[in-house]
Amino acid sequence: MKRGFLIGLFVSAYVASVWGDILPNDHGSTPATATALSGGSNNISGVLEHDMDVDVFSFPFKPWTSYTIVVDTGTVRDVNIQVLPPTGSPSYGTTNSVWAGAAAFTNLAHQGAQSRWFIAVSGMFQFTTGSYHLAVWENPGQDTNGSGFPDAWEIHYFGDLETADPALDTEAYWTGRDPTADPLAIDSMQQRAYPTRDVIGWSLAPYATYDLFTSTNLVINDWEYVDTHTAGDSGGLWLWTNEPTVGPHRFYKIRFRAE
Ligand SMILES: [Ca+2]
Ligand SMILES: [Ca+2]
Ligand SMILES: [Ca+2]
Repeated sequence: MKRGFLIGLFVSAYVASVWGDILPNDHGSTPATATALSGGSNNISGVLEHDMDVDVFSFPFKPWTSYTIVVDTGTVRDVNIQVLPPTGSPSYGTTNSVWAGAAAFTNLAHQGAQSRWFIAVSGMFQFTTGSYHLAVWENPGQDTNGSGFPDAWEIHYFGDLETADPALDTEAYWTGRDPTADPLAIDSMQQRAYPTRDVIGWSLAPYATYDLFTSTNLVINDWEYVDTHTAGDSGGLWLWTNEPTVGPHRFYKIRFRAE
């Protein structure tokens, strides 16, 4: 009895080490460690490892452009996809039909700013393991006038396909803003008394990421990076508070970050 028990222990240890060797974590399991996909369409393979592995990918999501996201099963039978915006919610999820062998897929578009989104691939159960294939297909919006803007974007903001001008409106398109009314700018600035506080306000575009910079003297100092803010799905006015240690006069600028 004792001998059989010992052999059983050795077998368990051996199986555990084999799992570790043949199934490393091939794609990071969190947005911070995501495998970054390039723009356009991508095809990539992965493996769901033992014990609730999640594989996270990121991709650049153009405004007014739809993406088809498909996870096809290789040796894994059941998969779950969650598509996550840069910050906050909502997320969009879908699963394949367990045991039916069908692919899991979803189709998404958004009307915010150019941004990097995340795709999380996971199994349905703790024992779900095996290979899968992820495809991200970019489906550019219809552009019948060759303006470089999806026609739907032009109709939404201008009501026609003649007015949008690539020389003037490209920035609005990428930054998720209304090209007729709403350039990116600092809309309000207040200085509050001791403790010294500067409150800077601007309107956010959904999913946009902004870098904040400050300077005490534009002639002598260069711009100093302060912070980054990423908008959720609703945009709106953002008030950002800085408590500078050096003052009293201070300049600020914000910059949209293309992801
Ligand atoms: Ca993983
Ligand atoms: Ca994996
Ligand atoms: Ca067009």
